[in-house]
Amino acid sequence: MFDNTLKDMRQSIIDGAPDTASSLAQQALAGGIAPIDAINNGYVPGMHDVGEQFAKGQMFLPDMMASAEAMRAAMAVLDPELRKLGTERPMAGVVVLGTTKGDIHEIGKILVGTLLTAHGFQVHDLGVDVAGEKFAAKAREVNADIVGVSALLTTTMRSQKGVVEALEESGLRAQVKVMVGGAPVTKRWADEIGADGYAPNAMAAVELARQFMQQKSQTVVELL
Ligand code: B1M
Repeated sequence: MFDNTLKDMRQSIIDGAPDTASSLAQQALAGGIAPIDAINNGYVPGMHDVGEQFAKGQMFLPDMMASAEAMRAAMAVLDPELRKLGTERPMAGVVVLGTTKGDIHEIGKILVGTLLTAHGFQVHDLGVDVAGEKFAAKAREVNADIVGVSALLTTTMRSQKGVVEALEESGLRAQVKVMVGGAPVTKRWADEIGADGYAPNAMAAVELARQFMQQKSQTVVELL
């Protein structure tokens, strides 16, 4: 029964059907499927299929937009459930998050923000198409521990470097860890642009953020 529901979730994304995606998410919660399983094993595979079909010219931009709408409808149901977990934990760290300049892909970034929140991080999501200076200004305003930059296009991943540079220019680089991610991003790219780390998915982003916080507290202990 779980397998069928996951298959239907995947299909609802391929079909670009927000109502179906939303009611399947409600059914999943009622039936005891963990929200993160529904996302990772139901909806996200649907998004991958859509991406592949788009790349092959079998789907077009309006189809991809409809699929994104369906994904958002499912997330609107699942997101509050995931977030609830975070309110029961001590604050783990402050994160400024956004999708880089020129890029409007937001679903993966929202997922990263939701899981960070669910694991006790305070997340300030700047949205999409965010310039490096804006990341730096927000990091200063909220005294961020981590800046997280998402990019989904090979063209816009270059702007992730601009975020590292903006933090350097504003004198914040030493106190802020930079995490990068998104489909075309790799560890090698992260090293090349001087980021502190790369996470391939939302759960790995939580693990990396935790490692950053451990490193930061060790540095404080060493300084004392
Ligand atoms: Co676009 N798009 N898109 N798109 N889109 C891709 C990325 C593409 C790979 C499709 C393809 O050709 N196969 C391709 C990029 C090719 C490339 O650069 N190599 C592409 C293109 C070409 C475009 C346009 C240029 C199309 C056009 O206009 N001709 C255009 C660009 C617009 C712009 O940004 N300026 C465009 C537009 C769009 C829509 C608006 C229609 C829509 C986005 C809607 C929205 O987000 N509100 C869209 C979509 C939906 C996709 C695909 C199909 C799905 C993306 C997605 O949501 N995935 C995508 C194909 C694909 O990726 N397979 C595609 C699900 C999400 C959960 O995964 O985002 O990878 P993802 O996030 C993961 C990890 O990457 C990681 O964790 C997440 C969860 O596990 N992660 C991080 C992400 N950010 C992280 C940050 C971190 C750590 C981990 O730390 C900070």
